Amino acid sequence: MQSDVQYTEHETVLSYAKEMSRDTGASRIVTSDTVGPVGLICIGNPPVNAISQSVRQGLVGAIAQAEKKPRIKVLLLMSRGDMFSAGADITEFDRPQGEPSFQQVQTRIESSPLPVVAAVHGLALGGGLELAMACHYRLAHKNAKLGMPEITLGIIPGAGGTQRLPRLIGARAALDMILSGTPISGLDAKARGLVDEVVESDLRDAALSFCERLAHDGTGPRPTCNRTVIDDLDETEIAAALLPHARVLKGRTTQNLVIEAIKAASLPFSQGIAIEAALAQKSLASRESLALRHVFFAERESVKLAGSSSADARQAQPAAIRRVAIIGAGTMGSGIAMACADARLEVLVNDDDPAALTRSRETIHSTYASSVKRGRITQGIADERVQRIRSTVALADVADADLVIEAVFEDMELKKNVLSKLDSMVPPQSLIATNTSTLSVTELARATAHPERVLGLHFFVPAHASKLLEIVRTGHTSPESLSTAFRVGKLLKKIVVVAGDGFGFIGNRMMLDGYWREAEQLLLEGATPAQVDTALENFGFAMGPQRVSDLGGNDVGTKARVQLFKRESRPDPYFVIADRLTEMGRLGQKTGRGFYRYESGSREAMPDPEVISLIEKLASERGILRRDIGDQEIVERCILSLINVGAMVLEEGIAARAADVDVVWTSGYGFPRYLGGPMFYADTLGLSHVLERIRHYHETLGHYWRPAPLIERLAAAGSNFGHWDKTSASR
Ligand code: T1G
Repeated sequence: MQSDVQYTEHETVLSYAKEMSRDTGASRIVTSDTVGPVGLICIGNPPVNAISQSVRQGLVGAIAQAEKKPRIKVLLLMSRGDMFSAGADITEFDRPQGEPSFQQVQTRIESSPLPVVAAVHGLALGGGLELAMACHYRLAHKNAKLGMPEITLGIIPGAGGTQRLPRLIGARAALDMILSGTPISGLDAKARGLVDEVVESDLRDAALSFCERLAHDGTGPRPTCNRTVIDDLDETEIAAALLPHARVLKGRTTQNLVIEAIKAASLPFSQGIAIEAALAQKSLASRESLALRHVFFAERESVKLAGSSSADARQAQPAAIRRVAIIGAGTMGSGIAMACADARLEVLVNDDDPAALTRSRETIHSTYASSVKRGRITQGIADERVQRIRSTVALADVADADLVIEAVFEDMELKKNVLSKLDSMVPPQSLIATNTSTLSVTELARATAHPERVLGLHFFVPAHASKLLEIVRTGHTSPESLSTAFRVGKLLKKIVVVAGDGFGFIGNRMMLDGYWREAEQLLLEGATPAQVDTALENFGFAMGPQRVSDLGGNDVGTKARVQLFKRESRPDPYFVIADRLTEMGRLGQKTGRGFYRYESGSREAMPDPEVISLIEKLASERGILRRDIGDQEIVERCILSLINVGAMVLEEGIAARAADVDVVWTSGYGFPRYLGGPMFYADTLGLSHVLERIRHYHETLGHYWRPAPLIERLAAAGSNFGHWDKTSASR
């Protein structure tokens, strides 16, 4: 086989892809070669081969060039780098789609006189898969993943996906795939008829052979748009398709547009595609989509150490992490051990109590066993992970760890003692982290001779499964330590946000001083736990505050506040109800009584008149007049107080960017992603309105509603948090 250009080595392709900067011009982003009768067109737009305007221009140009060469009988479309394509370039969404549009490119492909073959490796998502579907034939590597994740961004597939996917795999299957947003494997794609062949060996070789066969047999184009959809969607099927996604799609609207578009696939293609285009525009302009795209980018920005004071950390070299030691074999210690083992790190758990180590091992075994049972991992993987976790009663055994995470009881003296011992034990380049959620990391760091290598790694429960990790830095933390902590977060596949060392860091501060405090205040003023929870769940929270408190244990909150109050206290009636429930042994689900009562073995929260009487008593002792409170007031007060405290957290430098606050709340505290997080949501409400309502509550409810000066300043300037973030570099 003759090739104009030789580049078969995977490494060569990868390094070539890395060399190229993004969007350096259509000609380099899309390259053409001739291999025998095959015109090979390659997309190379690092890092994810997004189909930007330049890529589209390049494709159209390359197709036209190839068609002019009499020797070329078949066109083969592939990509360089790790994946076929992650889809449309999301950074171009806020401006009009430049020419050629997706549709123009696809029409150009479909109407080519030559058969066009797509060979897919890695990911083929959204517009990437839509491009492949517009080709006449498709091959996929067996490890490829093909999907339509648009719904996670609040948009519908807008490059023919809602029209071509049903034509290839049926309307019902297409609806399932688009609603779930989850990619399917190459093998699955073959089984469903989305691809013609699955390749287990070298994709390029196999694809060239496939193309040569087409050329040899004189097989012509096979436009997807000429097919008809084999099944109709009826309302029962639509309801059945929506059911598994009910929780994720609660409060959302994109799914309705998806359904409308897929129904239109039974019309002639030209009509269906026009309907899809109109619906796609509508979805793109929706608030839901703006919010979801904001969170998408916010999550990727937060790992870049945003904020001017992190500039040094961005440049600092992170230390290599292989061995992790965890001190304390309680719930947190065991969860962190699993998170590290999942990331293929060597883990040593230390506890001076052998019984605690035994319990921890049992917890680890049973957690992995349940993951195996649920089909999440194989027994082999579970065994491997368990083997990666060793345990010891001797603290001295941790001496060769690259990272030590202290997860002993929340007690300042105990933790100081552990940290100072660790400091004299582990090599100078090792990172020392504390998992405290309440204590001053600065004070803990000062217990060591090297406070620059100490920081907080605030994991959430359950540590191995929760997405969020707050990295708490102190005034002493070195850029290298921060950079290493980021590497740890990335290894553990967490969404990381840097927090300053203040009361409750970012998330708990806003929860306690803002959202939950207001929920309790509303109870004292006359709302019931069920009313508050339901109103906030209807707003979009996964679970209302009282139900969450009962789930985690009211005693957990009370203990945390006792520790936090050693930092800074808060005046009565701050969490007086939750603390009184703890005193009464009403700890929540685990004792069958809390803010609600629970039948034995049931998680259903049932209203309890005893709790209402308790709240009435606590209110009357404080002279609080009780009244009927509407759901709208509940939501407004809880959310505005969250926003107000969020603004204080920003101004105090506890969070560097409003987008970081949004990431914390959407990934760690159940704030609805489709509203973009509290600060983005405040911007959509308009800060003048936000300020006006906060002032109103300040007048009626008192000092703790004092408006955050940052909101006052931004509102006065007609600005917002989004703009504040953009100007952060100059602050
Ligand atoms: N457009 C532009 N940039 C993108 C991008 C995209 N589609 N996807 C990723 N990036 C950037 C990302 O911001 C980051 O940039 C870098 O690539 C690496 O990403 C018409 C409407 C592919 C699974 O929803 O799910 O097609 O921060 O850190 O963990 O119907 O990125 O380095 O500057 O996430 O390895 C549909 C979104 C689009 C896929 C890789 N596609 N991307 O994950 O790396 S809508 C998606 C992802 C569409 C058509 C429509 C993930 C990934 P920077 P990363 P990763």
